Amino acid sequence: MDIQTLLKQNLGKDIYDASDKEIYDALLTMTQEMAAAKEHTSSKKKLYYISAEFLIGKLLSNNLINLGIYKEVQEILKANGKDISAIEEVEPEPSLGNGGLGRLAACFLDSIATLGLSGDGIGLNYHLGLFKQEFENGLQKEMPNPWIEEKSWLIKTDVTYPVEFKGLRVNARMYDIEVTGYNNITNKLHLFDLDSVDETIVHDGIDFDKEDILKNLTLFLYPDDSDDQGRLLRIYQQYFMVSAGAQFILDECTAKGCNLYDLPDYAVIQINDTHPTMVIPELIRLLVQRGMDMDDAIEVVSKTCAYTNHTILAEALEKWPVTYLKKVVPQLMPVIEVLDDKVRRKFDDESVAVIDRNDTVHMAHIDIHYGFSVNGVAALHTEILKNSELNNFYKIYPEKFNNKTNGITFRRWLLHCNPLLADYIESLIGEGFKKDASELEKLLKYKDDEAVLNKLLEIKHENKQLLCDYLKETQGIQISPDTIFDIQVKRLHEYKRQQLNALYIIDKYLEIKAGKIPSAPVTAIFGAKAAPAYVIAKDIIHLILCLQEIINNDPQVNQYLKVVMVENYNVTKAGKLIPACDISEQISLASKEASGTGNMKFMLNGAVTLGTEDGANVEIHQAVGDDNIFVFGATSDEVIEHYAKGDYVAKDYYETNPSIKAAIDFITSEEMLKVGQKEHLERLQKELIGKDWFMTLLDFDSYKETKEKALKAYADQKAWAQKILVNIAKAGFFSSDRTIEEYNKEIWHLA
Ligand code: F58
Repeated sequence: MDIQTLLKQNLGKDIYDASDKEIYDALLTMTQEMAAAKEHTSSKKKLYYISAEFLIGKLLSNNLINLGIYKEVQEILKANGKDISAIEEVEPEPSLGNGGLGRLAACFLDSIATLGLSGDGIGLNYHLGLFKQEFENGLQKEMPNPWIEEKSWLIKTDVTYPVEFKGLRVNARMYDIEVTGYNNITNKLHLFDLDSVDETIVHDGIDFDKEDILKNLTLFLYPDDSDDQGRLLRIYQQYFMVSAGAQFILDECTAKGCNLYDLPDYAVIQINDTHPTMVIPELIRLLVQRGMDMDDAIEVVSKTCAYTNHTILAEALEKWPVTYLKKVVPQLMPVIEVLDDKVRRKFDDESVAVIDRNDTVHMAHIDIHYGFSVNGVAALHTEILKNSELNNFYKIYPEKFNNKTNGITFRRWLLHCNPLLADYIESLIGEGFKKDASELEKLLKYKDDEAVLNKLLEIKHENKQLLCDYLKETQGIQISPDTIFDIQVKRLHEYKRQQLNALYIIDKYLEIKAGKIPSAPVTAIFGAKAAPAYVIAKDIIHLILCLQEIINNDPQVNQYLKVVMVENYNVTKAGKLIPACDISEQISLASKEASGTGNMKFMLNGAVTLGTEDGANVEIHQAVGDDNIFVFGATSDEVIEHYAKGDYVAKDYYETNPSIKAAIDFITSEEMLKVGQKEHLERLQKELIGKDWFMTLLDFDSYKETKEKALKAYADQKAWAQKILVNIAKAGFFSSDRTIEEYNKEIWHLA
């Protein structure tokens, strides 16, 4: 049946007469049916990608693209007086992730299905997501983010598994979301949930009774863990996910003929950061329960599980006190004790223990000892893991360590979010790049073609205009596409150094006030959520919102500089911001950003990176060469040395560098206190002078100088267009299709 007839059949009326919501619902059903028809009849071995987050974003358009019917649907709708982008607006964005780690999981699922590999996701169905960010009096306020509607992508199944907590037995129900690849098979994302969860217990923002597990278990991703109840709830969530997931995996494998001893021939489990680590002891426990010897079970599981590390920040490497685990999942402790005992017998090294002397369980240590692969997510990150952070483990298991530089799916991050550019690229080099991203290099032959360069500038300008319209409509903010769009969007964290960007903006503001007119007008755009309990991160948001207020309302300044903080930054907004960017801010303290994936999205959409030699920026630099990126700041070796010696003193920079002093003093100036709140601004100022753990001030001069260079370079529009072209052409390596091919070849070995 043709699409038009199918759609009409689903609608039960003429497209012309239907509302956007009715059309959305009909397209959803139609898409689900088409995707289901491509479901994979399971091959023998299957990947299970287990993750606390899957930041999948809106699904309708991406599914239409992957099914190869997006343009056709768009035309049909247009012929009936409907606009596909208005239909897209109707869809709520699933709020199942926080940042890069969760978005990576979503890109990976897309690539796995696109490559025709058998691989499913396993996670949790959070009813209210991470949280929705609202700005009130210049501060972040967290609100619930309900996204599940009566009709949604979630397919309720009859599959349930019992999950046992201390004194409480619950039933995990499985919901499925179809993941259809580009012109290829459909896999599934399995999200577990509890029927008794009750959203009405949430009040005053995102507060709720943290002890009412039956009602709160899958309400929020990363519930506030600043108290014991919050931390215990996280253990409840993690165990619920892995126990249901492990039972599901064992069921699927046994149904295919697995005798459990040959589990590694049927399943490979990729553990995304440490949140799902308990899957290791849980699988061992279940295998023993099914009659296997403990030693055999440990061996089988160790050959089945692989671990991905996404951070070197010590505070992000999870550790759980034994007392907590005993309170929630006492049945796991005997297994974890055996795992610890085996390690202690083999290695006389406290630093690699599973349970340390303070009776704390190190989740990453379980993964490394009892998984067969440990990977970092960019070349530099993996080297740092091997040579410093996890060096003691690397010395024991050099063969387990490997690098898988992250990637992004070009279906969402080019074809969908930037159709103007995607169509133009296709007109130049054909559509091969959609399946084989390395074909983008064919663009290089146009490097001196004026018409092509002009067209790239024109497309960028159009995308900037679209963003202006969007921000005007959604946030009432007026900006001009004829300014340089300098964008930093990512989780808010001190190591990512949004505060460095903010200090630069203050410096610029003070210069303009003093009569120094900038070479080109700039619009500095931010988007970031701060973890609810991360006080300084929230203070940085306050600082940026205050700057937005002061600068945008100052007629002497706002013709040269504007500041925009986008509210509730999410995947949908990323899709609008990234194609409009001129300068991509990737300014983390070298060594701290494991990879970054935003950096790749911006590059692919023709933005030029202003960045440190950190994470995947290093590989972007290598790909585009010195002329097509602006690199600044201390190197990771230098930073690591500063930490080792403890010789970085922020106050010295504050006292000896007049620009730094003026910018930091401004934070609590009279002007700022008029629009901002003293407590927040003073705390942040004190932090920057007295601590500055992520060495903002160390790189201030170098950042300022390099940013000025970038802004000047923009004036030569032809040379800038060449930078755009080279960035796009060299982005092919950062396709998640390449990343997944590497995972499969070197870790998963799926057919
Ligand atoms: C991110 N981690 C890394 N963690 O920061 C980024 O460099 C990398 O590109 C990305 O993973 C994918 O590999 C990340 O997003 C989290 O969001 C944690 C969730 C749990 C609390 C601590 C942060």
